[in-house]
Amino acid sequence: MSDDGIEVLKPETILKPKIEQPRLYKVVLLNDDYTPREFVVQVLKAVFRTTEDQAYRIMMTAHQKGACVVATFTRDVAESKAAQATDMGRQKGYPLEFSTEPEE
Ligand code: TYC
Repeated sequence: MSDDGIEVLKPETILKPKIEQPRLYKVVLLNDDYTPREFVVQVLKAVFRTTEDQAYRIMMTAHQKGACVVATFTRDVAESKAAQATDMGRQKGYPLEFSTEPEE
């Protein structure tokens, strides 16, 4: 600080405001033995806006491996899409399930 009260900041003391990125959450599709494959594809297209091809691959991965990450979103969006997709199955009496988990 100089006598006239004017403070000259050195370049390294001028801080850029740090923008925190929100934590992302994965929506995970879980396999079951009852939901028809074509219905899973329909739900993936409707809720997650995937193409037919993407939906088919995601569904087959869950079918063969037990689970598959569908996509990642902010927490609210992930939870709301997982609930909406799970509910579409419930309405048809299927045990179809989508869960959410934070990304590492
Ligand atoms: N396993 C189911 C069947 O054989 C199809 C299916 C695939 C169900 C993926 C759920 O997440 C799932 N009809």
